[in-house]
Amino acid sequence: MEGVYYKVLFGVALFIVVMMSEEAAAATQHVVGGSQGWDESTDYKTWSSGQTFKVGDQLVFKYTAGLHSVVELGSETAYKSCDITSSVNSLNGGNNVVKLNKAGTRYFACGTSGHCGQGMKVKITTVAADAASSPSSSSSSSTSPPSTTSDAPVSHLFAHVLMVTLLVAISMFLVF
Ligand SMILES: [Cu+2]
Repeated sequence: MEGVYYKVLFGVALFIVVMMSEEAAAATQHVVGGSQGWDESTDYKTWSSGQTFKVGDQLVFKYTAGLHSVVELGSETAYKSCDITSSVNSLNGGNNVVKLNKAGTRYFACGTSGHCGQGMKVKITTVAADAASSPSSSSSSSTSPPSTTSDAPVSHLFAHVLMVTLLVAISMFLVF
């Protein structure tokens, strides 16, 4: 009789492990500016247009500590005018991870005097995790070719559902 508990426990544990690994695989880390990182010479408009930011993804700002910083701005107006004083969050240290925990637009700039004006700012628009990665039809200049990024959202979701279904079935089988 006691064996049943272990089976249940095993089933649940297996389920949790797979769910967690799936979660980890689905979340993407976006190193802001790519290999160039966070500096004045990178064109962040071009960089961000080639990325799809989904809820759960993370931004990673890599830069020389002391030289730059990361300031999150509260509005499009502040972003456009490089108004650092209206910051909602400020980070430094050279390696900052920012989690994109909900859909919407966020604005980041460098806090070092003059850098934002030189183009060291980026606007990040996050979409729902399950949203199709195709750019919205209304947006202009979506010249991005079918990118060769590894994630295929639809098949990934399908695999996820299949996996969960299979695990539930196995758990049931083990229990009864
Ligand atoms: Cu800077």
